[in-house]
Amino acid sequence: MSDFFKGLDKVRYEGPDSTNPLAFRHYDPDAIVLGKRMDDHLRFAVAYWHSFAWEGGDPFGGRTFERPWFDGGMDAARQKADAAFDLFTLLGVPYFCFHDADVRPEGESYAESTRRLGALADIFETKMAETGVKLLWGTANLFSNRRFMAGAATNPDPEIFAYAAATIKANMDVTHRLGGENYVLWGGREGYETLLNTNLGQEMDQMARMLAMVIDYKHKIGFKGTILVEPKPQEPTKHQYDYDVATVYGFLKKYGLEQEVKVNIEVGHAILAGHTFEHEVAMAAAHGILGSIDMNRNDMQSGWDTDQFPNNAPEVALAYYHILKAGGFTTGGTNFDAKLRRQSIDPEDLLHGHIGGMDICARGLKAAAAIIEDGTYERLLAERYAGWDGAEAQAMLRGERTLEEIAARVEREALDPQPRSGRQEYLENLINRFV
Ligand code: XLS
Ligand code: NI
Ligand code: NI
Repeated sequence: MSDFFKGLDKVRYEGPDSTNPLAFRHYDPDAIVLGKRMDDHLRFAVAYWHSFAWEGGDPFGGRTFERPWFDGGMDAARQKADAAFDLFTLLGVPYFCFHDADVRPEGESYAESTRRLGALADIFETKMAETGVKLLWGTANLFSNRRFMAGAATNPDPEIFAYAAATIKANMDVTHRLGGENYVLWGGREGYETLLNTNLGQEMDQMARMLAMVIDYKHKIGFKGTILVEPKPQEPTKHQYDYDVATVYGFLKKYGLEQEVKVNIEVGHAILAGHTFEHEVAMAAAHGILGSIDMNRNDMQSGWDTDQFPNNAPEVALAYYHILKAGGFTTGGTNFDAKLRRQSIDPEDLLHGHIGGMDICARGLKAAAAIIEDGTYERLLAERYAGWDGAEAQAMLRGERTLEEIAARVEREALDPQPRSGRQEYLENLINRFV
């Protein structure tokens, strides 16, 4: 254990009655839920950036956190890695996620940055072997450096497109080497500030080209993980092309990439897009592109991606319900894309944030499993659509009836179908029994 988390012990499951603030009350990795270990359902990951690179700034003030690795070079990056793996081990999370920029200081050139990333990957490789912690996904930070201010793949300057392509290659190489189970593309600058200086169609073609190259390269190097696009409607750019799951699916369809790419859905991004989280999860499942989730929550009043740790069990329960119904995670998992509030300056606060988040997810998962085991909800939903099992309804659905034929039958049979209650309040009360 490095000095940073000195005096803190491995967090253990103590059950719902525990009053120990540094214990799990719901997350019991060994518990069996619907025939599977709880840790295999949830597949938790810690996000390197929020927990180790973020400094606690806001638009009115800078750094509030004091971390010994801030402002340092490669030695500091190693110290940061020590602390990061200590946190992973203290929490007992199976996975972590990182961007290149979170783990190594940027070099003077692309070559130097890439060398440094490789050096950190060497360190990670050793630590992963020692601790058993695995890489859920890697990704490139194509949004912080000023060179990307007008976009990475969607930049009007082709040399910045090239720089972004090279950066993605370096990150895919490292992700592959570390056995990463996914590779993520979140396009923070892939959008625009004003349409006045933007050729929208051109930019979307560029974005599709980049994605197609990523897919080609994945196959070339034999990377078996999933390529994930992370939708978000805005912030930092005013309008981002990967607005939400439905938009991403339409984009993938247009460019013929829908078999190769899935989505990484984030709670706060769903809210910014005017959706609920479970809407985005269910939409992805319906399109067959549900990949992974970034777990956090938004401040409902702020209209900003506040990346807080989750604390709403019913919201989380409904999301896991749809994940379970879709068959659960395969390569995906639950990544805490969540950061401390800027006054939470102690190392111990990193434990409290994650412990609370993991417990909320565990509660959500257990509630979702209970809904499924009980079966009433699914039966009621199925009943609502049961009419579609009939022969005539099936014929309509399969495209074996034309508008004229249907109109003729409605007239012939003097159809007068009566509306039925949607029973929303009843269903809400039913679900509340489990959450
Ligand atoms: C930002 C995104 C980012 C991605 C990874 O809003 O959530 O953290 O998850 O680049
Ligand atoms: Ni995210
Ligand atoms: Ni986000």
